[in-house]
Amino acid sequence: SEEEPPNLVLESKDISGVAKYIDSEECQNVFLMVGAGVSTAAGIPDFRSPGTGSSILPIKCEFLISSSCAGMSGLYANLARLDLPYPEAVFEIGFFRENPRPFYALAKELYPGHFRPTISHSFIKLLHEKSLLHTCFTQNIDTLERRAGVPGDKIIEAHGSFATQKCIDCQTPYDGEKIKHAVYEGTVPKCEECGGLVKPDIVFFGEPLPDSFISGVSKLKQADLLIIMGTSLTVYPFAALPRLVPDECPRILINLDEAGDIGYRSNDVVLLGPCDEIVRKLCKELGWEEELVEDWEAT
Ligand code: CNA
Repeated sequence: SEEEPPNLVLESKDISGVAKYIDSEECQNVFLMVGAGVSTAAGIPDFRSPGTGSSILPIKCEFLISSSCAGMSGLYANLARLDLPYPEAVFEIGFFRENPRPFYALAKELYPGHFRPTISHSFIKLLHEKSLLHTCFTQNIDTLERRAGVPGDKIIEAHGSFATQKCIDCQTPYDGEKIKHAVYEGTVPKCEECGGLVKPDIVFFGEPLPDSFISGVSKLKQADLLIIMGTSLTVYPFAALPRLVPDECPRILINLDEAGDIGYRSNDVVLLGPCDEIVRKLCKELGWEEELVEDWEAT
């Protein structure tokens, strides 16, 4: 046939082939795309709820009231007391304006500091140490990438995070220590300029994604490698990112389940299983395992 043969970049479509490619001259700009699955081993359940995957909502609230997520009973206990008209209301800006208390009760449970990064987060930090990490796109709001030591300028928090906060009326930024104090005290922080409500910069239902996401997207055409970890690739526009890397750029999916269209391009590799285990094996192939574990133990 007249068809061009596929441009095969990887020696083999397995962990060893991926490791060899990472170790090669060709691989300079590594992009990561991560989701809730990289944090489940830290004790934060993923928020997946079947049938609602097509929205751009950062958080599916069903998880909050499901009894299947052990280990976060405080969260459920608190939510039961919140007196919400419906669970999603806790992440709706209109409801928040009327009654910010339920959100702050929840924030107290979810607030960073309660959880420790996973091996997969430390892997991202290690890629940075090896000068390979270009950008890590995350859907998570737990800031565990930062906690693992990945510099802020290499992370794009597509659904925002608890890392910064501002007034919902005049947009004045609010002090990080002060909000932490308010959250722990169980009070609702108010803007020092106008008295408006302060909200962490996590994307609520119907809110647009941050500017950093929009500007970061165009950089994907520089990718030599895309590693997708712990995401169902069902939440748009985030889920569209894997299509934006060059055709010949290897796309590696490390996940419990198949996701998106990964596997259809000639240089795609699908590695199914718990991401911490796969990342360890990959680092072993690269001779990085000791550093990985050291980094992780230091978190
Ligand atoms: P998701 O739709 O819940 O999918 C999670 C994916 O991870 C699934 O495909 C799982 O199979 C997979 N997975 C779970 N555990 C592991 C593991 N140990 N190893 C490998 N794979 C695993 O979550 P997404 O992130 O794809 O997108 C949905 C929402 C959920 C995003 O907007 C997130 O903001 C939001 N979320 C964030 C957090 C957090 O900040 N930690 C937690 C839960 C949900």
